[in-house]
Amino acid sequence: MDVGAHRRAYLEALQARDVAAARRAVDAALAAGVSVADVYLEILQPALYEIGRGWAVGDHDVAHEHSATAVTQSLLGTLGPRMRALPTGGRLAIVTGSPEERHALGVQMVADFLEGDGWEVLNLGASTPAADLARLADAERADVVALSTSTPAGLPGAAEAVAELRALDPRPLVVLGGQLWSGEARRDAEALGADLVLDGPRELVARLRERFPPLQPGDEERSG
Ligand code: B12
Repeated sequence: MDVGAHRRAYLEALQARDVAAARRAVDAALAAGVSVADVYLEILQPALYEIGRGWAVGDHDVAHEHSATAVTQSLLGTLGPRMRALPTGGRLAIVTGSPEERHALGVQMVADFLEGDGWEVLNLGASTPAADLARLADAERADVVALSTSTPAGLPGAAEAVAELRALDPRPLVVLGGQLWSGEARRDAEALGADLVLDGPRELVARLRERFPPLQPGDEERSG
């Protein structure tokens, strides 16, 4: 199956600001057997990266970017429920953009992948202040806090959030991800004291399965 053809159809629809064609491109991919996870990672994400590239070089203006983002966000709203699995055994993750971080679609994708693997998820969307995030993680006894950061300007906020979360007792596993860390900032991420710095939601799900194995039928509910 050629996911590339569906990706191109989706991107062309975004570039033409043709919302109906964008939805049709996703429907066609699903009808051809592309999984929802692959629609996220192989169609929607690369199309947005390309829109971002076009924006950076002046091919698209902000209104065009906003329309592509809004279409994609609405598609996530319909696709997300198809990923969901029943929560298995009280594993709670909080997913959010780091303080001052306005990019929210990656947050949503990460949240949906975790729900797809049986995690209970509190998705706080973009930009949660560090103190409020830590208070919530403490009150909910979250097992994991996954923080998303896209741009270098987000580094101080991410650092503040990691520091607040690390001060909790008991403290959640703190995972950093997002485009900021794919560059030179990767070194900073480790210095901040995060437990994990990961590239994508598939890797996140796999690593969390090692640390928090889903309960098997007959296992007792976790109490914590
Ligand atoms: C849409 C968009 C916006 C929208 C966001 C709206 C919204 N509701 O989300 C708005 C207009 C708000 C915006 C603002 C800005 N943006 Co912007 N934006 C984008 C764009 C086009 C798409 C973002 C997106 O949704 N990508 C798709 C998602 C699914 O990808 P993702 O975030 O990478 O997430 C995936 C992985 O990274 C990973 N992941 C993400 N988080 C986490 C967390 C964990 C724990 C794990 C494990 C994995 C993980 O999993 C996700 C799924 O695979 C990107 C282009 C791009 N390359 O992404 C630019 C881009 C990110 N923006 C950019 C810039 C410069 C800005 C602004 C600074 C512009 C400005 N001058 O104001 C501001 C910053 C605002 C802020 N304080 O955050 C640059 C960043 C470049 C850089 N290195 O600094 C980009 C790359 C565009 C470009 N080519 O120049 N933006």
